[in-house]
Amino acid sequence: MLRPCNNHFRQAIELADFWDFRFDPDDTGSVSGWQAGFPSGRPIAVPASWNDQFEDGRDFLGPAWYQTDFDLPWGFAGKGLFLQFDSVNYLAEAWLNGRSLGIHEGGHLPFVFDITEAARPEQNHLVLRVDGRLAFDRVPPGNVAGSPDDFFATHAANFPPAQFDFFPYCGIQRPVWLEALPQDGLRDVIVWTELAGTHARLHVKVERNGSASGKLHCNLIGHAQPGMAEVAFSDGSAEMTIDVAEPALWTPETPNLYDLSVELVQDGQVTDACRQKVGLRTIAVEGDRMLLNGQPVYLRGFGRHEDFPVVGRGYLPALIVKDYALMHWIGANSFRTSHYPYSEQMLDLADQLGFLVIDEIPAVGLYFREDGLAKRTALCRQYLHELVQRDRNHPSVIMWSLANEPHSNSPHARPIFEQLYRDAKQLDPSRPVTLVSYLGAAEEAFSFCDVVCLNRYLGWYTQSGNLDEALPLFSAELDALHGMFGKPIILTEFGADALPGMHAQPPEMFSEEYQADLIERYIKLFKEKSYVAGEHVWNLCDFKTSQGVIRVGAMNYKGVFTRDRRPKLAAWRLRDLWHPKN
Ligand code: GCB
Repeated sequence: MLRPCNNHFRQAIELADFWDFRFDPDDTGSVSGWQAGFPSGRPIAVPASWNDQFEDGRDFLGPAWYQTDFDLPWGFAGKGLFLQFDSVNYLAEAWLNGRSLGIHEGGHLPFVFDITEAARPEQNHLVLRVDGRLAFDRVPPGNVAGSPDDFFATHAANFPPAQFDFFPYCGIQRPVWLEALPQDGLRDVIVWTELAGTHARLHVKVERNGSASGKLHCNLIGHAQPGMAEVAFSDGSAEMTIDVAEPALWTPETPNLYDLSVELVQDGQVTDACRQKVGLRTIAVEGDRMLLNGQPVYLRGFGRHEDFPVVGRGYLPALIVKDYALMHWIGANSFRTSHYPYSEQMLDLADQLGFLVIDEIPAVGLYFREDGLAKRTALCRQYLHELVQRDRNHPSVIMWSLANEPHSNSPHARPIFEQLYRDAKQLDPSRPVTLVSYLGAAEEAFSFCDVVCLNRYLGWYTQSGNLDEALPLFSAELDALHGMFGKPIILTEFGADALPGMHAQPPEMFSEEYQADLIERYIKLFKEKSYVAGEHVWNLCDFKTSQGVIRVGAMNYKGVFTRDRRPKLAAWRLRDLWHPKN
């Protein structure tokens, strides 16, 4: 999928503004004909989650309705017209001028509707119904009460009843684009790198709409030796390899990016074009090491959330810049998109600033009870497909994650993850694939995934308050896991809640000192284990959750920064640990 952009052939405008909005608590909008437009709406900001924008809808998860009007800008007429939604949580159904455009399920990946037929030059009326309700057959799931798999119902009921530990924000959460594209233009560009001695080979595959002949013309711009090549399309696709001598490789320390200019040439005329940022780098797993450009690489960083007051999970460019500034300040080089794909703009900056990303589908809290299992599995496969399609050209993305903490002690789990693993490798043979688990030795997926990604809370949920007891147990478990699987191990979560301003000497749980000590002792332990390939503290920042007795003020306080991005003691401690001393 090519991203919305503006050039001589392609136009895109963002439909950002105040839209018109209405809750539909009785779910009567459809029978009342709101698809063509609805009365008595109120203004809402787009993009942003709806939950924190009003005083009366925080815990309301849908259905709700959005509407807005637009005229076609100059130059759009006669082109292929599309609407792209970058992220709508969870189920979105759209109508233009009363005509159905389609439905998309899943909250964090883009989808596109073709509106060429439905659009008018003026006064287009766009309506969107969004249903964010939690249900057992959705992914991520919710409302699984009564099942032995329901951690929250068994241990501590929460509200809204999400099957995961973050607030189930809803709505149009990322930009909406109106696009005008050439008929029979470019559809997709896929790039990947191979290193051969002192050369890099950039493989480029381009797909176009329509089966007309035509030529692909590529130009790699930037650094020492640019490359140009031309090749003919056959059956709508064309492939070429550009050889780059003395390549400026992409690494976290030197995030070199080239510009690949791609042109579709028809009868001697350029009829479509786009640009793609390219980072030349390879990523591989060999034995118990992860290798970036053939060199061992170690991940220092965080699990995060897209989460901020008022906007909820809404796209906020200034917050993205701020979070990278904090991660840079603290000495991090990496993060995981826990527990759903983040905005593509976040990945653009990871490419540019040199961050390594574990990219995760929104399969958090998965459980394997048979009812709804086929649908949940199909959704995971769909998300994986959409994610790889969206993110495979980002050099920052070094690994796909198939799930976070699935309750996979069920005979159904293994075949499902084997299928997802095969899917990932088929979609993208160039990256390792993992799954993030709390099960440890009992996680069967570790036997076929490329990297063991483990979440651990010894000294917090177990051995509470007793780090002296926790650390030796943890050390023994890590050695045993390495003995079993012989793969790199990344600690994708560890940490402790710290209420900002709470202090204790000797350190005790919930104090800033206890959080800092736990993190420091874990990190010192990892240094003793050559097979540990990375450490991701949970979490970069405090974040909003459902309400429940283990979440004071509906917050998870495991951030080393507060929700408004102020450092706790642990942030300073990490900075000392992660920044090489002068
Ligand atoms: C986990 C989950 C994460 C939670 C975290 C916690 O294992 O993966 O979503 O927020 O623990 O703080 O309990």
